[in-house]
Amino acid sequence: MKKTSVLLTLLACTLGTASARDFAAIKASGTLVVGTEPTYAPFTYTQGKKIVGFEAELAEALAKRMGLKVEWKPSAFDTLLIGLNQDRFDMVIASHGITPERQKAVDFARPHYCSGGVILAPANGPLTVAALKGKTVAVQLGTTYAERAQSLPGLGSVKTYPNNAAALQMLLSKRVDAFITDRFVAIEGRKKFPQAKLKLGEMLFQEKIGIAVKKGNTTVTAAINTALGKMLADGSYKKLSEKYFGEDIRCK
Ligand code: LYS
Repeated sequence: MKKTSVLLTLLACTLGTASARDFAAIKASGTLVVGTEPTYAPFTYTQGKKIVGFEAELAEALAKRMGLKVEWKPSAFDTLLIGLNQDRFDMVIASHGITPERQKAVDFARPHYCSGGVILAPANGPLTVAALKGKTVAVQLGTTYAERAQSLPGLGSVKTYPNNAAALQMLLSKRVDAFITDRFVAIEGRKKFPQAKLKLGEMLFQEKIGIAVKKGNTTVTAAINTALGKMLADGSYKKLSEKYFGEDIRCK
């Protein structure tokens, strides 16, 4: 059994040991407690003390439609779903791919964007799976990219870093040959460090990204889905997406 599978099975086993706040309890408090990992530009990152980015603004807009204020709780990515099941958050928005494995441990709202894992490397570096043979690849711990990289045949080694910024830094300092990450995160990294002459290579897989809620906390998932449905329909999602990406990144 893979490490992530063991972890998620453990998570699934601890379900139901405490009760999460349902939507009525959240409403009564006026505050939606949201877990995220704010080192993931352009989705969630910090500007001074403020958490900003596409998902940060989306969460705040969703909360507003529910008549709530967001209380952010930043945490390491690999602790977020565990924290959710320990009732540390009402929801988690951190670009989680909706995978069957994660669905055993948590519930997901309808997807709020679609993207995928891509190879990011210097222009003269390994930009295809074939070219990755024998090479060193950076990934972020606990991500779908880490899982995919570990399953690619013939890689020299897969180096795991606690967050995206650290993994990108390893690519910039040439301690790794390539970095597997989200397509939009790769585009952002390429723009931010033009001197590194990075290029996006082969897309390895596509994924639907969703907000996670504690398993069985159906009133919260329903409230998120209603608010998100409104934003998708009334143009506000499109406007926010275009602000960050110049395009509408909803799942089509
Ligand atoms: N989409 C990837 C995953 O589901 C990355 C998540 C965000 C990492 N900061 O694992």
